[in-house]
Amino acid sequence: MESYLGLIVIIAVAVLLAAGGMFLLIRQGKKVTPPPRPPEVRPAPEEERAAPPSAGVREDEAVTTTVPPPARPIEPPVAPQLEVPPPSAGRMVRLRARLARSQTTLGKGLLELLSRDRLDDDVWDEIEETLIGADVGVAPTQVMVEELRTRVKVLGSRTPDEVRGLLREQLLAQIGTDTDRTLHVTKHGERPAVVLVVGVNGTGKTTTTGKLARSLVGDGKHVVLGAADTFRAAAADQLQTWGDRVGAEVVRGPEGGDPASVAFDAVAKGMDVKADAVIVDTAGRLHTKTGLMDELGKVKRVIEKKATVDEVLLVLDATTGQNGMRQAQVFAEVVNITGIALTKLDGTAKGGIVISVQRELGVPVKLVGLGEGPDDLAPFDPEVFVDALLGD
Ligand SMILES: Nc1nc2c(ncn2[C@@H]2O[C@H](COP(=O)(O)OP(=O)(O)OP(=O)(O)O)[C@@H](O)[C@H]2O)c(=O)[nH]1
Ligand SMILES: [Mg+2]
Repeated sequence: MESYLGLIVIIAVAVLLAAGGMFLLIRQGKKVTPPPRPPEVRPAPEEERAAPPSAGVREDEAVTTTVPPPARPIEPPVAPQLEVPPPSAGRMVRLRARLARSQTTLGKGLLELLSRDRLDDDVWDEIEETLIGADVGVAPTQVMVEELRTRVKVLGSRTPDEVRGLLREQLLAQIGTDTDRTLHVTKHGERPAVVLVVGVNGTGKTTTTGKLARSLVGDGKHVVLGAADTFRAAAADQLQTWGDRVGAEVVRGPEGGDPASVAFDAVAKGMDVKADAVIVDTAGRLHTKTGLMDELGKVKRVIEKKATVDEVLLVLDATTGQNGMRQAQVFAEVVNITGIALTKLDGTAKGGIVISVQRELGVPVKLVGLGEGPDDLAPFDPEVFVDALLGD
């Protein structure tokens, strides 16, 4: 009987112990149940960790970025927005402040000298030096000094307004106010106008081609561009970027291909799409390299099998001074230049080059580059130019 009782007690104790253990296990089990996992913090791969945090991201932000942002709906790809360039009219007025360097030397310098009470030979020498220093050229300088001397004698004492008027008149006489500076970019019936852009390396041909295309688009014209600089793929890419921004189609050829054939294809394309104007950019070439100059002649002749070349624009860097003049003469012999695009006038104190280049070549300055911005190309306006030099 006692052994039965002992057995019952042992069984009861064992049951109690088992129940207690279960209870504890259940409680512990609750404790170890993992909480809902936070979004995974994946250790960065070795190279990512080694890399410095990307610019503009603070380290504390980098930690919080482990929570993924809410998914955004995927938007359909949007066609690049075409730019709407301003028209060509009034551009030179807008850009006249860019002539500040020439204004200081040529404009203010001459106004000050001519306003002196006594104009002796030394002062006239200084006036002459100022004109030559501003690249006006020797012959035009002599004409101007002679004219100014005569007019000053007649005037006697001079008011500042009279001095200004005198100088304005002389500068305008040298630049020419009745010269035809029309850029020939109007189509002939169904046929587009053709503009060929030429010049030595780095003068700004491609930039000027791109800016001109923008300006014509701003005037409501349909433009096709020809990338006849086939020396470097980058040249065609550069032009393509200009064209893409305003929706002007760019005709290009294989790198190292025949530039004349690209020019021909561009004109053919312009005719197909009934464009208003086709502008052909060419590779920079030294006027001393006969082979390259012959190649340029061929580009023009090949275009002429298909259409008239209405405008051959020589792009001249205004900062190159008299050296640019020699280049210009050789180009004029090979392709019969019809207009000058004078670039980088914003970076020079030698604005007098406008006078010398026209005189040396007998070709008008039609366009001026006044900065690196896409709309910093203006039709040349002599009166705005002179007024900018003399200060309004
Ligand atoms: N400040 C200033 N820079 C200009 C002007 N026109 C062109 N440039 C700059 O001149 C540099 C050369 O321009 P490009 O158009 O590439 O010259 P390019 O004649 O086509 O050169 P190549 O094809 O290599 O012969 C660029 O940095 C232009 O931004 C201008 O009117 N003012
Ligand atoms: Mg170029």
